[in-house]
Amino acid sequence: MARAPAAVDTIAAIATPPGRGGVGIVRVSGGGVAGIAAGVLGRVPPPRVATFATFRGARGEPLDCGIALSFPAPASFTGEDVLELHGHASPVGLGLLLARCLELGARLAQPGEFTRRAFLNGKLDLAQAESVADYIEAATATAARAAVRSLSGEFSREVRALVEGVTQLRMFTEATLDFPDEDIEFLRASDAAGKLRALRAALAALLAKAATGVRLAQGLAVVLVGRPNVGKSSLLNRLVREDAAIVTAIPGTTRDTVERPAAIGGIPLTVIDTAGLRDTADEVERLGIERTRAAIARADLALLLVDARESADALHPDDAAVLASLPAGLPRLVVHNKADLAAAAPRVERREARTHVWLSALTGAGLDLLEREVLAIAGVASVPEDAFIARERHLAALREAAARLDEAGAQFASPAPALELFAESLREAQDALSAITGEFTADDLLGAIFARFCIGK
Ligand SMILES: Nc1nc2c(ncn2[C@@H]2O[C@H](COP(=O)(O)OP(=O)(O)OP(=O)(O)O)[C@@H](O)[C@H]2O)c(=O)[nH]1
Ligand SMILES: [Mg+2]
Repeated sequence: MARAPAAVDTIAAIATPPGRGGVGIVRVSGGGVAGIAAGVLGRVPPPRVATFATFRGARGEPLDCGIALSFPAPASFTGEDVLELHGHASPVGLGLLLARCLELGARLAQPGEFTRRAFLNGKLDLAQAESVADYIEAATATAARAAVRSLSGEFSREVRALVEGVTQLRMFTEATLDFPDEDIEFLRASDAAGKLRALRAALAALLAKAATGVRLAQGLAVVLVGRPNVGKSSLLNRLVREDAAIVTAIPGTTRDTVERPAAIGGIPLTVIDTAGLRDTADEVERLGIERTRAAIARADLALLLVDARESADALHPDDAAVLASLPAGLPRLVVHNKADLAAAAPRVERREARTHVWLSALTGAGLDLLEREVLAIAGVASVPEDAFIARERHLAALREAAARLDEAGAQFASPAPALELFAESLREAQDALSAITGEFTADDLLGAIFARFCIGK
């Protein structure tokens, strides 16, 4: 495993979130922990025993009292000597305690630096380290559970199993290359093609799971658009299950965008209600419509709301104009709202290569149909029990590996296979997969990953 040498300097940070509360923790890691323990506590506490102590400043004055915990290397989160000082969560008090540690030789930790050290010291692989941040950021219980599964190594295990399979096939091919007389026939006889197919299928399954994992981590930004008064704010309130936006019968009620978190089947959503789109001389409404355009630009999915009374056979020209004005690549659903007034049954129809949902934001009828279609567009039919969390970076690596395996397959299937190229594609697939767990990862990528953590993690 290619890993950088362990850092030896000592880092410190407040590990608990800012604010006042019962317990606040300063965490210290590195070669200077014993000296810092001696300076603050007068001694190094016995390993892994909660030890009540007074935390002292440079002149011996008490700063706080609480629990001190010592984790000697390598049995610690970072793999280095670690000291945790559990004091009271007073922002000023914790600041003084941290300053004391810095005075005794530690330096302030960078964002994610504890977890980075855990990775560099082999305590976690890269996918696990990333899932620490994803757990902290999780927006739904399902996402949190998925992050814990990644943290415990379930995703990494599946990736490693694939790496193992690809490596074996590559080794076998390369060994065959050393005996030119046998080469391709020998590989054929050993069912290399079948093994490759099995690996490719396993990779496809992992890709699908990882895509769900990315959705769990990132969620989906859903923007509600349409002409004034079609019921956008009413639908927002339904989706987020609170009265977040003002609803009135007056067209042009919503001026500003209103953004709220929601969830469908454990997938986090950000639902954005917007000002109705129309030509207007009203300055405030006009600015609101500009914000609508900005919200559309950052959405993953647009729900175009129309009035079901006006859209029985075809869209009203004004609705068609709004639809045509959406960015080309933006997935969309047409929602025929006020189905209750149109005496239309809640239903889903595919019309002109688009999905149409009839519902009533007022009564809630048909909302379940909409939720199902939203999940389908997110590429998630349902979140499986054994879901894990994942990132775009992982998806890109899995897709790269899939392309290289396809290349290998094409080579093998050609009339005159070049086994060197077959082996080379396998090696590239193996490298792409290894980047997920960090066996093969550039330093600048590591920097980018850990910089997104908060300080103290
Ligand atoms: N009967 C019925 N009335 C609805 C339904 N949805 C919304 N309404 C009513 O339609 C009116 C407009 O609803 P809003 O949710 O404010 O519409 P909007 O699209 O946000 O309007 P603007 O903010 O002005 O663009 C209100 O009187 C709602 O009670 C529905 O499904 N059925
Ligand atoms: Mg509104």
